[in-house]
Amino acid sequence: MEHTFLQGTDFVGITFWIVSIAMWAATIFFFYEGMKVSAKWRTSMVVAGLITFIAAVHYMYMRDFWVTVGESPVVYRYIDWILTVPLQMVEFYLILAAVTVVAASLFWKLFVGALVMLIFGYMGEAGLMSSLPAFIIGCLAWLYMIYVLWFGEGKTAVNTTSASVQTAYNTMMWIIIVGWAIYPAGYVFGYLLGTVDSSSLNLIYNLADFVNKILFGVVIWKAAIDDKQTA
Ligand SMILES: *C/C=C(C)/C=C/C=C(C)/C=C/C1=C(C)CCCC1(C)C
Repeated sequence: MEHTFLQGTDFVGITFWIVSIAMWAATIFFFYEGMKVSAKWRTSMVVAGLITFIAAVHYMYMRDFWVTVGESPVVYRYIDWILTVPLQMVEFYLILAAVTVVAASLFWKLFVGALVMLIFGYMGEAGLMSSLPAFIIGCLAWLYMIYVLWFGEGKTAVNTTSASVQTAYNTMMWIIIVGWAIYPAGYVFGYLLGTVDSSSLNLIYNLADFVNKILFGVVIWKAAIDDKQTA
């Protein structure tokens, strides 16, 4: 049975709806607040708003696809991620570059790590490759990114900055470790437990996007506000 409108019993569809509206609201908030923070933080706030904006547009399509077709909107999700995940890597670079000297190689390492993670994730989900090896390669790329953030040029740079930047960097790093772990968990429930379960997959991915896009921006906003007060 196909539907055009959201059904009251479609709980995954309801989460698609909530997250899509939350992404729009967060976008307006980040753009508006970005005009109030000190100049060096403005680009970071704009990028935080772009991340939720790109997600908001894709969530409109994803929720409609889910409600009418009842299947995972894999291609829309990955188009969203291939744009928003590299932008999050840009954020790490920007919050550091705003206040200290940081090697551009930090950005490129994170960028390549993100591409490998997402390309293999997509191949596994779209059935272009078997799901387990795609998952393992994706996880290795994710671990590589954590390694770079924890021990690489970012950590060296952040040690020379103010307390608010250090807090922002560390919180963002924890988001990449703990918040991002929700995605491979979704993949495990969706693909690696014998059957393909698109309901748990999308429920978990929707929750993860809420945390990792909106909370991520809030962390940057908080750092910008705190930095202004101490400056
Ligand atoms: C806004 C979207 C974000 C932050 C998306 C993040 C996606 C991931 C961290 C995906 C990770 C995956 C693995 C670590 C293994 C392979 C499967 C993936 C792509 C779900």
